[in-house]
Formats: sequence, structure tokens, C-alpha cells
Amino acid sequence: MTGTAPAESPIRLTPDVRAALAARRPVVALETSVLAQGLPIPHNREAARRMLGAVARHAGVGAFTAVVDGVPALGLDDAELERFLARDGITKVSARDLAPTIAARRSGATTVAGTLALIATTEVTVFATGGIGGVHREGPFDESADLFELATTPAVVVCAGAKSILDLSATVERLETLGVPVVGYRTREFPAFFSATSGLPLSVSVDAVGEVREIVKAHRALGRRQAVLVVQQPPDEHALPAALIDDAVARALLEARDRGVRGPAVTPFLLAAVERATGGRSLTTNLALLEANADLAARIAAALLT
Ligand code: PSU
Ligand code: MN
Repeated sequence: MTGTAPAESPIRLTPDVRAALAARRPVVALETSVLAQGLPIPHNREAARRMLGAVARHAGVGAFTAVVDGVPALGLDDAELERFLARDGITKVSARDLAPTIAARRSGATTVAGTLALIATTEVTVFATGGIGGVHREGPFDESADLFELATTPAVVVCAGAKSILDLSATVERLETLGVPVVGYRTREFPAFFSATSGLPLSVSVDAVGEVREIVKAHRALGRRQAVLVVQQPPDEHALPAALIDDAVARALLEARDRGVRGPAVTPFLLAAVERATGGRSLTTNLALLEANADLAARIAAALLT
């Protein structure tokens, strides 16, 4: 796809995003829920800086998605980004929340689902995040809207698998059912976000960005409407032992149940509880993998332009 966003797209693009698209330089969409709900202050600022920096190193532009005072946006200016980092009055916006947030002229930070729904109307197709949402472990039934949007948006999503707070096996099964290709980049297992391995084998694993490109091209040639999910392990030096995370998650789940945490509050609550339980080590891992995913996404976006 070439040119600027379709005339009918309601999404506001920042001048740097517009210029990058016009010059056929890589543009990578980035979600803001990880900044406004997922990571604590001041680490969310470091995450934003490192993700934008990783894309810039490949001559590309990282574009945070959000709803800003009722305007759906791809790319934020500095003052806007500050508001999302400060988190004040910023709600979590999944796909279902987009229209109501826009209509009420409010501001919200987009999840993976919200981001996919926004970029679907633009020509930006590559998106980097930390981990996707998925099937939660315990009842009552909770499955992230991320899975539905991944099933219906032909983007390339780069992540470190799904968070270990989830039922990873059920999440991988759902991705299969929904027809979402899951491509391991230098890994043969579905990564478990904070830890490198989950014990869940992948059906396809590649070693080079060019191979991702071939898969994406074949997928698009078929007119498939699903995303291609590219997964990589968290960087070696920061990956945490699976046992440490399992233990932290088990305790976090009990705490969530005790406190009756429900709905959109579940994921942020569990992430914060894991952070406490690992003495902040999960935070270091989270920042490192966000940067690594933005870097890989920029390289994929560049390859797709060739
Ligand atoms: N991964 C993180 N931190 C986060 C999220 C994922 O490390 O904050 C967010 C993403 O925005 C993801 C969302 O789309 O959590 C999933 O939330 P839910 O389970 O409510 O759909
Ligand atoms: Mn949910």
C-alpha cells in the first residue's frame, strides 16, 4: 500500500508520520495502554523513549495510537504524549471503547485491540507491542478482545507472545482456530513474555526478516483478513526464569480474586502484582522486550517496503 491514509480515514496523522509514509520510510504503530495502564511512572516514559528510538534507528517513525480529546490519532506530539505518560483521566480503550470515547470527546489509551481497530483505516500495517492479551486462566470467562481484532485486521503484530498471566495454551489454540499465523522469530516456542519459553511449540519459525516478509506477502496475496503475529523471546540477558514468574502469577491471581478485580482492570492489576512479586525485575524485562519488539517491527516494516 502507498500514499497517505485514505481520504475517508478519520484518523489524524502527525506530520512526521505523514512525511514518513510519503517518503516510503517505515512507520510502526505503537499502543498507549502499555504506557497509561501497563507500566508505572516513570518507567512508562523510558518505554516510550526506547520504543521510538528503536524505530528511529531504522530511519522509521514510531507512531503511538490513542484517542486525544475525541480525536483518533496515529502519532502524538510531545505535549500529548506527556498527558498519556501522566495518566490523568486517561481511560483504557479497547476496540469497543473507541466510538464512545470519540463521541464523548474524551482521551483514552489504546490496547492492542484498540490499536488494530484504528490502524485498520490507515495504510500503516506494522505494529509493535509487548504482549497480546488472550484467554485468561480462571473463570468467570475472560478472553481479550485482542484476539478478535487479530482475527479481523490484516496487520503484522510483533510481540513477545502473550503475558504469562494468561492461559497460554488456550491462547495459542484460539489463535489457531481464528486462523492467525504465529511466526516465531528465532524461536521454536511461543514465548511467555517475561520468560523465553512456554513449552508450547510453534508450527513456523524463521531466522530472518526476509522470511517474515515472504509469509506476509503470501498471506496478503490470499486476501486473508487476519493479522500475522510475529513472536520473539525477551532479550536473553533480561528473560526471567519461568518458575519465578509462575509463582508470582499464582499469587497475583489469588490477590485479584480476593479483591474482586474484574473486566478491563484485570490485566493492569496482574501486571502490577507480578512487578511487586519480582521486586521490579519484570519491569526491566518489560522495557527491554518493548524496545526489542519495536526494533524488529521497524526492520519488518522496512522489508515490506522493498
Ligand atoms: N502487555 C503489557 N502491558 C499491558 C498490556 C499488555 O505488558 O498493559 C495491555 C495491552 O494493551 C493489551 C491489553 O492489549 O493489556 C489487554 O488487556 P485485556 O486483557 O483487558 O484485553
Ligand atoms: Mn478482559
